[in-house]
Amino acid sequence: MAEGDRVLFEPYGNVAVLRVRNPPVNALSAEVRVGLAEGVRRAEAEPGLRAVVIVCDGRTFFAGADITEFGKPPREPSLPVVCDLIEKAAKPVIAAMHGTALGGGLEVALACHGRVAVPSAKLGLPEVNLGLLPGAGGTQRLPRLAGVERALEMITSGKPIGAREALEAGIIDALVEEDGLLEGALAHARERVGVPLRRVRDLDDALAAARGRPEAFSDFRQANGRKFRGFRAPEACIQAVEAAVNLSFEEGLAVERRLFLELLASPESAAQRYAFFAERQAAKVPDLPEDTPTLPIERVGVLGAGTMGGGIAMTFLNAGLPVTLVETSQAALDRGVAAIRRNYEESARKGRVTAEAAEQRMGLLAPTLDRSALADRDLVIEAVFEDMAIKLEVFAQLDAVVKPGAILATNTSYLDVNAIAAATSRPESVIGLHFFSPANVMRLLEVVRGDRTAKPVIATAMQLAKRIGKTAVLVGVCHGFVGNRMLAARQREATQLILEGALPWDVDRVLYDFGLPMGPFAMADLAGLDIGWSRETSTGSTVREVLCEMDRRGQKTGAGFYDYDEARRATPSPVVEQVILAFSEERGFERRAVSDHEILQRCIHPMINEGARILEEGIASRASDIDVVWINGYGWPAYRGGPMFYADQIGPARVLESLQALQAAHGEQFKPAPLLTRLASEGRRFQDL
Ligand code: 3H9
Repeated sequence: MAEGDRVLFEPYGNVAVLRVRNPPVNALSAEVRVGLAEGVRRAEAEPGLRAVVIVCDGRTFFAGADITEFGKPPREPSLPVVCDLIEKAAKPVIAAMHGTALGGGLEVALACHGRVAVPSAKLGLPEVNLGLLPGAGGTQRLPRLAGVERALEMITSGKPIGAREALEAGIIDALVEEDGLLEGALAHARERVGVPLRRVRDLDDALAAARGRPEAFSDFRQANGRKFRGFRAPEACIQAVEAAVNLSFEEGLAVERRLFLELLASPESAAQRYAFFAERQAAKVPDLPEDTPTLPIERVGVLGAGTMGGGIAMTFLNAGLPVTLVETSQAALDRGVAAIRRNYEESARKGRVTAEAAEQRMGLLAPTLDRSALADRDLVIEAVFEDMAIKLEVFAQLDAVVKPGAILATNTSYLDVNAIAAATSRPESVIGLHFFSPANVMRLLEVVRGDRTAKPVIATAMQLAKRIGKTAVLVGVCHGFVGNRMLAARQREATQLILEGALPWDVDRVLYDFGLPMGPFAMADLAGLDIGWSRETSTGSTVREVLCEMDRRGQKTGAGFYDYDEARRATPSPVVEQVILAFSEERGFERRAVSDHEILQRCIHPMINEGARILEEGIASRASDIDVVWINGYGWPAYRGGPMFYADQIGPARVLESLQALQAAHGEQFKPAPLLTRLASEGRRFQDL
């Protein structure tokens, strides 16, 4: 497509239609901005034309500024300039929205004199997710239209709202027929001809109301402190909206611009923009051609109605897929179904789904004790106890029952998918689908490819992930795959550190301050210290075992590494401290002061090292895939871009140095991976691989 073709100029009677064609998402690239500016100027100049409509071809209205342009030399005209030109035009300009009008896209619409949308359209300012703020007037215009509260909510959460809600909030002027967007917009434009132009910059009612409530901003900061922790952009978003309230429109725009440029240059935004592309990259599998056929998945079976099985079932029910849920005992089945029902009732109570939708989802669930009910399923996922012997038996049975060609998936988090596949007569149909707990909430799905898994089966799993709202990363077979294997490296060091001199709360605090949702010991307490532990076989050979023997089995027993009150608030336990001191002494450790710096290095650098090995072995295809796993499955802070991105930020050479020092002091577990050594010597980064 020639550059000039990005924006077509089409007169419809006395209305100029600017039709944008910049697939896939009509990002506002330089060519589009030029086309818009020229189109508006031309419409202004032609006397027969009385109004302008901006509409986009393809699946969506502008999905925002072109993110790939960030960090490159700026090209004129900038988006704020285009928005200014539109708003100052003497003829009415109407935005006609469908799909997702996001970021700079919505900002263009806010600069227009009228806005219409089809009911299915979604509108939002997601810049905050990229570590940015709306930089083309969004922070100044949205509060003028929709009020400060809503603007703060939309801008700092980045969550889009539906067109109906946007209409109620005053963000758009009218809804138009789903298949009559252009006609509706033309009619709206013609109504505006000869009527004084409504420029959002001139509105002041909502701002005047906010001037009477200056505490609204501090309240908002306080209410969201935890959510915004560590991120730079939300505070800048709030300051920009504050400027809208307290300054003139032009002064407010200047504040917005300054803050936008500061954020654009920040390491947080660099990391979050990297994460955005990393996630999209993960969906592309190097050796899987785009035309790989996929299998139709319409009916799903889940074996095991425990926490994992129930969560997995809900994930599919939420996507409208019928699920047959199989258990071995009526009691377990009843418990599982009741838990799913409770979960939906809770969601309905909180207004996350309508009661009707919740009922509909329950209606798609078929609980049964009869495994033969799985015979006609297109996909069966096993979520039974994590024990190889049991898995092998289950897969042999599934192989006998489920129709040929159906996909048989295991939700194992550690075990050898090849061995599981070998228990069937169709290893090509066997794959790992490692969901994270709670499966209906966590976005990550590790798709584990066995040696013999067929390509259409892999392609189907990757496509299905998107359909059920998961972020999939394809990984190979090894103990713990990508996420848990790296977690084990961290866990090993955390356990060691408390023997050498740190206490659990020291380690947890350092990792929490780094940006993780919680440290390893708080996490262990949450999950239960007794996973895989039994009193009969316990030998008291780890602190964890000792705590279990004392019936300190985590939050559920009110005590684990921490003591818990009725509200499950944690406090460091003096008892545990004594246990650790005694344990250390018994093992011959001379306890010493361990610095926060050491804790961080010892927990994070071995993870990076393990990540490098994972890459060497081809278990993950790219460093960014590893980062997607950590951000979406383990709460790694997006503003640090994932462990491998973090390694690139500090530099592979420095990570190598620290591992070598740790190796000299503590042993071979810190031996640097050859890949890391190579990158360091070549002055390259994981991203360059
Ligand atoms: C902004 O607007 C700043 C302004 O306030 C101020 C400026 C001064 N740019 O996600 P998909 C690519 S910041 C460039 O798989 P979906 C994407 O990489 C922006 N490329 O599709 C992918 O490429 P590929 C604020 C973009 O249907 C392809 O399009 N806006 C952009 O699942 C398909 O994407 C946002 O943050 C972009 N803006 O979801 C919205 N967006 O095929 C970001 C997408 O090569 N975008 N691409 O991998 C989205 O949220 C989703 O893409 C969207 C579609 C919901 C639109």
